[in-house]
Amino acid sequence: MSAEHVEVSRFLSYVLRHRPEAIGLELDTQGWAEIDALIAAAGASGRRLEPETIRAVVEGSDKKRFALSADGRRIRAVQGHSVATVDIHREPKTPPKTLFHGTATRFLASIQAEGLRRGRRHHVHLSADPATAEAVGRRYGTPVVLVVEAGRMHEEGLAFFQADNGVWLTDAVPPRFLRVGGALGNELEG
Ligand code: HQG
Repeated sequence: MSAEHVEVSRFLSYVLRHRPEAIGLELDTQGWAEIDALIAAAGASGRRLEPETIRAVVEGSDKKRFALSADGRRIRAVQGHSVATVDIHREPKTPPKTLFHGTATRFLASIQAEGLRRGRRHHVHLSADPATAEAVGRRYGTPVVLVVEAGRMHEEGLAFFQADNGVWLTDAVPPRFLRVGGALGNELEG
């Protein structure tokens, strides 16, 4: 993606996940915004957006962060929301035995004490593979990958959901289902 498209992607993440009111935009409960309304609201806030740019960003998004409605007239972020009025309906889904969560080493002590918390977002986000989790963790500092015993959580009745881009979601991960993976894990545990 070009630098301009990365910037538009960040803007879309911001308004479609966190602060639609920052540009006077409304999302429905499933997170959808009319593309025409998005373009108008962005324009009124001094940001010119072309429909083609929006479509190129949706298609070019490395993590498939956004989806268009079947009729192509609406757009939403597929996960990552903090907007209180959005509550995307997803069917619970059986997770793989292990999932992964990437975080930064500076958060480890707190996570080992309290487990994973969703913070402002609607869910804790988990990755299907450790490499993706590591990249997620690197956003905040020296990355560390936590192995999540998703299968055991599920057996104990904790619900999992999967966003349209493959990211796994759950409400919280208590510490007993977590261990530090990889080389750092051996170091800490050994
Ligand atoms: C940490 C990106 C201390 C948690 C990614 C994380 C993802 C705790 C940070 C999506 C904690 C929250 C979400 C506790 C959790 N004590 N720290 N008890 N529990 N944390 O950004 O999972 O590029 O809200 O480890 O790919 O990093 O935006 O969550 O470091 O899918 O599309 O608190 O965002 O996608 O950070 O990332 P975030 P996340 P996009």
